[in-house]
Amino acid sequence: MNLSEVFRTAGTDNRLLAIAEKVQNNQRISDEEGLLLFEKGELAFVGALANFIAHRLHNGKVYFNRNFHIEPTNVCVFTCNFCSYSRQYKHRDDGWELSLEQMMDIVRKYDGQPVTEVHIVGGVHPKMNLEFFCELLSRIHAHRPDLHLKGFTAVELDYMFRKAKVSTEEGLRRMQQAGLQSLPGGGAEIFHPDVRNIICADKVDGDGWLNIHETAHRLGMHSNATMLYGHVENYAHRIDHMSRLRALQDKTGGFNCFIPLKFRNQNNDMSHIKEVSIIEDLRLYAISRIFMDNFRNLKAYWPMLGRQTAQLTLAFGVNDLDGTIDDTTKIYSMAGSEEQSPSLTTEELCNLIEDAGRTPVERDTLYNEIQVFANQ
Ligand code: V47
Ligand code: SF4
Repeated sequence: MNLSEVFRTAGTDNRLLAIAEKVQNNQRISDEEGLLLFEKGELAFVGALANFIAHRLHNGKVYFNRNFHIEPTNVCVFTCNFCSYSRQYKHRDDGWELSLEQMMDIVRKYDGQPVTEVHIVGGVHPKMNLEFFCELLSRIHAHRPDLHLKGFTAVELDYMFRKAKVSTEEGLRRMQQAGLQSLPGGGAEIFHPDVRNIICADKVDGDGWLNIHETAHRLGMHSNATMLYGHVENYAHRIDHMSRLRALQDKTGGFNCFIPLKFRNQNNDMSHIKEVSIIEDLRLYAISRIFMDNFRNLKAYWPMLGRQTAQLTLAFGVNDLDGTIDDTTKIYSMAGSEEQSPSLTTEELCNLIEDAGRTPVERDTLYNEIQVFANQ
């Protein structure tokens, strides 16, 4: 009995069976079919398909990296309603603003340790400009040339480049020359203006976000893509978002991975919105895996999801758990995540992956394999 026959005996709708056929034949599903999965796809159905795809692509391997974050500041000129982390400039005494030296102290803490990536992301501070961040990148690169510098969301970059009066291409070139190698996926939220105008009206719009990533890809940089889900968006908004990312990936091939980010509702202006259930989380991961057929890697960011839910996603299409983190990010602990001081040793991450029946593999930022940890 093949997979479709199993679903047929389970009484699955014919249109869903047609999607299962497509998945088995490695064919792309349409926006309408993606929407149907959200509306009608039961967890076990979408999960089985997503798991099948993840095995076909990765043969049971799950990736992680050894990384740490630098969050230069939480002072921000923008007012995203879901953000629990930022402070307005006039209230900057409640927040933090790290100097170049303080950030270099963080980097030096990892001297001699086998970390491969630093992830730099923070609020959009009106006084931390392009020159300041190029200096930071140059200093880190000079101190530790082996470290992959991944940093700055399209939101931070858009503001920095406009303020410096340089084009996106010129700004990215300058940062690349200073040592920047990849962009993280933040700031994407939901591209559709009907949602964006409610949750984050004043920062770069969807076209602007996509344009910055497209330009980075053209300059030879890689980047990630995120989607903030589980607030005021509907299923069609999610499909619109993923469809636009899939189209850009067809064009450039520059995205490393897709990272759905679950909206957490503590300490922000959207706290009245109930968080979605774990069933919705898992369905979302599975449907992303099915829909985003040109993204090899689907990441569950455990500091946001909590390590147990992140572990469960490994049965629903996920093949990457991000990194060791070493308690260097505050974004999610401030938004109510179970992970109040996110840090996992390599051994703990490996155990988590092995307990889910998968093979842990340390990767670098570009998903080159560094070490395969054989199952014990
Ligand atoms: O853009 C902010 C999200 C993002 C909340 O590229 C929230 O490897 C949920 O993008 N509930 C920034 N999410 C972080 C980010 C990221 C994280 C880890 C890895 C990578 C990567 C990128 O955090 C923001 C926004 O979407 N966010 N507040 C909240 N209350
Ligand atoms: Fe600022 Fe980012 Fe928070 Fe928006 S999500 S308010 S851009 S720190």
